[in-house]
Amino acid sequence: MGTKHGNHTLDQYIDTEMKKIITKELERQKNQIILIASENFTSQEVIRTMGSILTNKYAEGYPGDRYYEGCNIVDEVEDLAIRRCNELFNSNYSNVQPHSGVQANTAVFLSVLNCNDRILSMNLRDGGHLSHGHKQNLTGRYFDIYTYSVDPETEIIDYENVRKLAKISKPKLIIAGASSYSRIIDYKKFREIADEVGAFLMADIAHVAGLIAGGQHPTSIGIADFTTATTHKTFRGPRGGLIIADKKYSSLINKSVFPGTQGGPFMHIIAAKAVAFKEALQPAFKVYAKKIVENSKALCDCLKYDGFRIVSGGTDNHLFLIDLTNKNVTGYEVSETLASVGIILNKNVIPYDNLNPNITSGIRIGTPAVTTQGMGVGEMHKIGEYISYTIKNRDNKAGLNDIAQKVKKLVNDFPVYSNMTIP
Ligand code: DSN
Repeated sequence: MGTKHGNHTLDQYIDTEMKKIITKELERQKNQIILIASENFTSQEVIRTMGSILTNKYAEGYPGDRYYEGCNIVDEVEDLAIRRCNELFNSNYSNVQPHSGVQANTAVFLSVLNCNDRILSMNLRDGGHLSHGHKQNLTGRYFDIYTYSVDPETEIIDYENVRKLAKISKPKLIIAGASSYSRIIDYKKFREIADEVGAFLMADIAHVAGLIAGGQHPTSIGIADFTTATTHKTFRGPRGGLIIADKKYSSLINKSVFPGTQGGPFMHIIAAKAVAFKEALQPAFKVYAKKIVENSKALCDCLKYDGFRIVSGGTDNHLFLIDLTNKNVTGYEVSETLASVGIILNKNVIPYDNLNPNITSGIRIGTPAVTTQGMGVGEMHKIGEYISYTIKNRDNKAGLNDIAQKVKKLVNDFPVYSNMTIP
């Protein structure tokens, strides 16, 4: 590196317009409290690898069986990524080519489903994901979707109800996985249900992949037929996806990823995934995963103590949802106000929400990014105070200015990318 094309500092960045934009975004990331449950700060090693010359290589196919010449070195990259992925998740087959979690899901659907086959998945409103059956998503358009909800009282998955729905709907595929569910998902119970009705089971661990790798959430590997994940949320790697299954499904899944749903794999991203797998194999990653959950519980308890209603009463993982209904304010208004003081999170529908996804009755709060910054329980208490004050005093301009100063001071005490002008 250090050549004209290999330099990674903004000082040598030639496109001044883009340099300006990236610099602004870097400053934003450094100066705001990021509580979006699906975001994180990936390592500089991962960022450097993503920015490497591996992006230049086309490599349709798989190691040792490519459609282009000159792939012998990128074969090493993919082999290394697969080996590390299998070591980390204790699996005997993985496909590291999916460009995203949705692409990983789509490849699994193509592997085992035909048009109009039935899927049983979690209702989006209760924590499920768009790619599990939303009517405008490919899944909702090409498959027959049945959904399960959380229990209206406990707001936790009611496995007996899932069983009942599975028996009624007889799905070909059951999906266990969520994007806004704060409790442990019991993959073994889902397995039992899938077996009772002869369905395939897919676990979408996009959100909890890092917690599973770090031993903070039960694994789905060896239980679900297919596990799909993203590599950039709690997992803290590059933006991307992967699929893990038993090796008896290897040829089916490989064909469904390429040529089924993707063309050339992104070799620079696969390399960065390999770097992230190595990072996650270090003992420090287990400590990190534990701290994410500790921080999530601490922040959740703090807001609960301050009078906010927490969906399901608490959290077991990296995120939780606040129901704002009794505060007479919407998720839309609260997320905008919090953003104005530098606290970044997202509005989110809550179980049985009457408001639409653009307005919502709730907000979702997650701790992967602030934990990467090195914040701990003490800082969660401060953030809880800032959130609470901001929501309760949203018309008090002077008060909000004061919070904005405190937010800036707190994040500046935990700098990220401190010696980085550009990754
Ligand atoms: N956008 C992701 C999330 O925020 O949960 C899911 O794809």
